[in-house]
Amino acid sequence: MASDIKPLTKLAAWQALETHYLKVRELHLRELFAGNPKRGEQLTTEALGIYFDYSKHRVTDETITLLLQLAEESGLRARIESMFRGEKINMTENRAVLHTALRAPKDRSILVDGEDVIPQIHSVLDKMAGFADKVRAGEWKGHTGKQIRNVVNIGIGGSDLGPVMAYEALRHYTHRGLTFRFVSNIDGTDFAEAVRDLDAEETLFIIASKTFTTLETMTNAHTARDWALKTMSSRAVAMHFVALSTNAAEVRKFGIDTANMFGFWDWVGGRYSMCSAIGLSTMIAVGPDNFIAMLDGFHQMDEHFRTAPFERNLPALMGLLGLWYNNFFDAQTIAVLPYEQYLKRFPAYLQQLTMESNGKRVTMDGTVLDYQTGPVYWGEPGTNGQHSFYQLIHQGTKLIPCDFIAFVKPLNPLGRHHDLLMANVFAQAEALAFGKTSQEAGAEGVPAWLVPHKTFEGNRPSTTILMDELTPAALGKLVALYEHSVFTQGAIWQIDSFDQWGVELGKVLAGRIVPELENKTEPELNHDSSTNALIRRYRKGK
Ligand code: G6Q
Repeated sequence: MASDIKPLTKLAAWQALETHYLKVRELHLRELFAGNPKRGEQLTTEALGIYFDYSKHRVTDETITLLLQLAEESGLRARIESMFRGEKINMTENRAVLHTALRAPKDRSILVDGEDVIPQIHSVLDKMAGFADKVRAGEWKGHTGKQIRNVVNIGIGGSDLGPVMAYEALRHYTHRGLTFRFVSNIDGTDFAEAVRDLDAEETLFIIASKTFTTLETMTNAHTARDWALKTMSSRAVAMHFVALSTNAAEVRKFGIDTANMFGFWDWVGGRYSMCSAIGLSTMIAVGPDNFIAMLDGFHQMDEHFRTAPFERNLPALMGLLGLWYNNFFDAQTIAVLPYEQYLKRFPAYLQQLTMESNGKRVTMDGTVLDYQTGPVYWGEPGTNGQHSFYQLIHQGTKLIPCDFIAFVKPLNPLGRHHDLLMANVFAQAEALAFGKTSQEAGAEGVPAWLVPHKTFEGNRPSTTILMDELTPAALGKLVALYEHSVFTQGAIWQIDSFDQWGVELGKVLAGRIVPELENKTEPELNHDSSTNALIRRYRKGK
């Protein structure tokens, strides 16, 4: 971070927001809408085909002015430039953060350590396209000459969540003659169920791992090789395994020819890697043209984030609104509610993007924070959520801002389905905002004793993100919208949104216990008494 920026809570805009909050916290959306009949049109903005309605937020014009001022005083603009220029803003890992370069056009030039990375990016994209076309056309044959019909992506975290989310999101555009599976968990069930109905001779494994050392992925990759070689000779590895990685030495060690490796770079963070070679399964599924269209969608949002004034900048506004509830209303979570079945894995994808990025407790310079950072993201596609957890959002004691995501045109028009779906999303946002007063409930003839139960306080804020149709480009725009809103918040919170030491810890923790579970002789256990007892019980029972 720029060291000339004051601590966040000392910024004038932050302090003004603290005072302002005390003034507006009781304001009800009912009053705000009644006070300005045009609010529903004025507090909206539109860019790149995304209609962004933030009128149902507990904000006044002054709130927005102060939030925008906070963005300016935090040095957000300079920090955005630092990211796009390839400066090493991932401070704790001393790395550039250049997922935006992955979707930059060929004629750009972006330097990392003096070297232009754009030609390398496009050379990998071209190699991916050549490979994807062959698999899609049935020209990439297995070891026994059979056509590849199944693609199994083995990866975890950033090497799984992006690919599986994008596959589901773009399923409408996928090659229906190919079967796609995604294996991530070290739980053997994940692999066993993924391959149980597959013919090894028709199956291609994509081993997706930036480091090529991750325990789960390497264990699953070895299991996949054993499974494939049960029916084929070891020479089959060449036709049935490809690697997506930055680590050529480990790829070679595993036995995959580096000709079948698709590379990327240390300046691509795992959770920001779906536009890199990690997207190979997506490209095979939807074809190179659709993949490139998706990248273009990402790029359009990148340009918008970089150039649009903050008051019309969708990721900046989204980040600031999230921060308003997180830091001033003390809201702990945000619900992401896509009214689009194809986005069913989008909340899970966002959980990693947002929580791994902004789940931090110290500033860049190591100072323990005295304010909240990343909220918990969660969600389910509408309307399913309405029949379960929405109750708590409507009438519980917690304030949960919601992101509603919907599309005007359905990809599968079926009778009245889409009108009914859209009626639900609009109705939910309306009901959350305005609720139902006890007078209204009483006027409906509700008996007095039941009125408190049938009263809805309202004033539950939400954003509605309305797009035309879920195309590959639309998906790119949507994902980049969230990426940059996470960036906006991380920059203001003065944290490193691009490291993940908590994840690294997880990668080593189990190492000590593994031999204690596997050793034939009773191990001497030196953990706490609970862990010791659990290990003993497991050893006895296994
Ligand atoms: C992402 C994280 C993490 C990572 C996985 C897989 O930002 O770093 O989720 O993607 O741990 O790592 P590999 O790709 O190295 O196997």
